[in-house]
Amino acid sequence: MKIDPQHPRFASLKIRERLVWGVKKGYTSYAGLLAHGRGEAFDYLLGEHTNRFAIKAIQTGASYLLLAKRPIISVNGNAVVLTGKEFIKLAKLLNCKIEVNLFHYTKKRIVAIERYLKSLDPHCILEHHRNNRQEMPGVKSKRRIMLKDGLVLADTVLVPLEDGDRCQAFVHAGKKVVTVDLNPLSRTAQTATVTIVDNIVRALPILVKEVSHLRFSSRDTLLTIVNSYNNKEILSQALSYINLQLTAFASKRV
Ligand code: PTJ
Repeated sequence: MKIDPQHPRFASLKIRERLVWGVKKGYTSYAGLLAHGRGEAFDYLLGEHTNRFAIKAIQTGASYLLLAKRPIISVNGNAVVLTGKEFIKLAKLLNCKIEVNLFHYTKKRIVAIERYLKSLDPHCILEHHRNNRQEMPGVKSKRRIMLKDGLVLADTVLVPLEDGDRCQAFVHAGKKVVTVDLNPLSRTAQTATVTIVDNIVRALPILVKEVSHLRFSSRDTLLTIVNSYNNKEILSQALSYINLQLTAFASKRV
């Protein structure tokens, strides 16, 4: 569908069209459209801009990824369609791999997404093979299927738009989890090490910039950033912001 750039919801409609394109190409699941709808509702309440609490989380997430010995980026059918190019830039800056991991798992979608990512860059993808998989205990969904030389060994994972089970299992296994989630109340948001409460389409380009800026910083500087961070406090700030927005709307009787 051609969207009129003058439309007041142009940016949001463009994202929807991109996801519909993802479904047609076999990358995004139908359920991914619904998941995006939930995100959109929170984005509306967050003012559809990157807030200060998200910037702080992005800076901390970048520091964790730079401090990591084995960082990895885990992508699903929504994330890859919305910010595929940013993941490639990030993987290059961090010298790490991208692994496809799906909730609505089908082999066909894994292969299609890997092929899409390889068309953007042939070197950044860790591909699924019969012999390199391992199942993660404590995860009931098909998200438990991971790659031995990828998510299994990683010490720090960037997992945007994640589901709660696997996030909990990662944290339980001692991994640092950096996520992007518009819903500050989701289980993932609540259990991750760092939760970037922002739309992935805005947050990822800023994360790329932050990593490229901080990668010249000393280990001590990065450690100071992560040690001064409190994820619970960041989530409280996000909820307070939503609360303020709603109070302002209510007082205007909109
Ligand atoms: O491709 P698959 O099969 O792995 O499926 C991917 C989805 C996202 C459908 C799957 O992981 C899923 O069902 O996720 P959930 O449990 O609905 O969680 C998705 C979270 O991402 C929700 O808390 C949404 O609010 C949030 N979200 C949705 N769109 C965005 C978002 N957060 C940031 N940016 C978005 N654009």
